[in-house]
Amino acid sequence: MMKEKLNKIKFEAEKNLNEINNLQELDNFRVKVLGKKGELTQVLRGMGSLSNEERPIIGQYANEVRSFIEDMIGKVKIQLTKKERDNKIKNEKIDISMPGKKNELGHRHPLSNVIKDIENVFIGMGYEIAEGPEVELDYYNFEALNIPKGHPARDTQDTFYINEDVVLRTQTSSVQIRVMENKKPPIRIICPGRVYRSDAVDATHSPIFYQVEGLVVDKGVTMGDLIGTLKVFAKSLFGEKTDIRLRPHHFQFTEPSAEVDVTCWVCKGKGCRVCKNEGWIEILGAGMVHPKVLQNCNIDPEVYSGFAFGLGAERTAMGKYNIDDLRLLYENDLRFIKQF
Ligand code: 2NL
Repeated sequence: MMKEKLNKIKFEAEKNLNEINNLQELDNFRVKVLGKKGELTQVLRGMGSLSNEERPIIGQYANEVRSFIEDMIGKVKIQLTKKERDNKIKNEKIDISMPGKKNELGHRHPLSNVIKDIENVFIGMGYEIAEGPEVELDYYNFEALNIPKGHPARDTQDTFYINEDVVLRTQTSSVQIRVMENKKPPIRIICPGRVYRSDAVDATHSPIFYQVEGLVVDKGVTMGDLIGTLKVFAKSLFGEKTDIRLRPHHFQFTEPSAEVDVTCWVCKGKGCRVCKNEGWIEILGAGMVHPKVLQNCNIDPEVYSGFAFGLGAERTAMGKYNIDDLRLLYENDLRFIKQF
């Protein structure tokens, strides 16, 4: 009886092993046959009921069956291990001759281009870039620039107030005041940056826009220096043939003050739709720094003088690239941005 059971286990094992396909199945099989509760172990448990003569014979035979099955399992394990490794290699193979994924390369935004272009013109003339806070004290945004509280000039720059003393800066002049407070002349700086005004959005207005202001303070700085500087600037940005023209104006922080036009980049001065037949396009405000502003920064206006100017980066970009709606600069529509 016992021997028959062992033979059956051996026979079944041989048959089943042929059908095993992977290492997990093989291990399950090993446990099922040779494990603590396995078929062979169960048979050996029944050895107690055998006679003293039979026990060693059956015992030895059971050990032979166990060895036989263990050997078989060992051989199948080697085969399956090799098979699984071959499969893995086959499945993970990559075709190195396939075309690669394209890394799309972007480029600077047209507005950033214009700001960088302007910065570079002035860096070439020895200016430094200065930056400052966008959330600014009323003092630096208005007061120090000779625009006291209650002055009508404040109305022209509709302001976002954080509280009575703190505003979102409406111009980057505030940065220039901070530099003048902290540094002795000579000062030559360019202040690009984001500014805020409470304006409704339309084709030419946005409550958030970019300004570039410039400031020079030294002994003996004159209006001639301002004009010469802006000429170099206009030619660099809009082409050698570009000229500038100053029209008298009023700013609280400069005296005298001027609005500055450049030769129309479309008609080169002949007159066209873009310049409304003027031949000129206004792009800058400028002037000699008001003595009171210098005084506010502890710079003696009897010893030093300076000029300053400011321009809107969006307006300049719109001119340079012939863009007719400011909103296009903010919508991040790739069909638009890819054109520059
Ligand atoms: C514009 C053009 C301008 C300035 C900005 C300035 C800065 C200091 C002192 C004096 Cl610290 N002036 N900046 C001067 C003239 C024009 O910007 O259209 N602004 C409303």
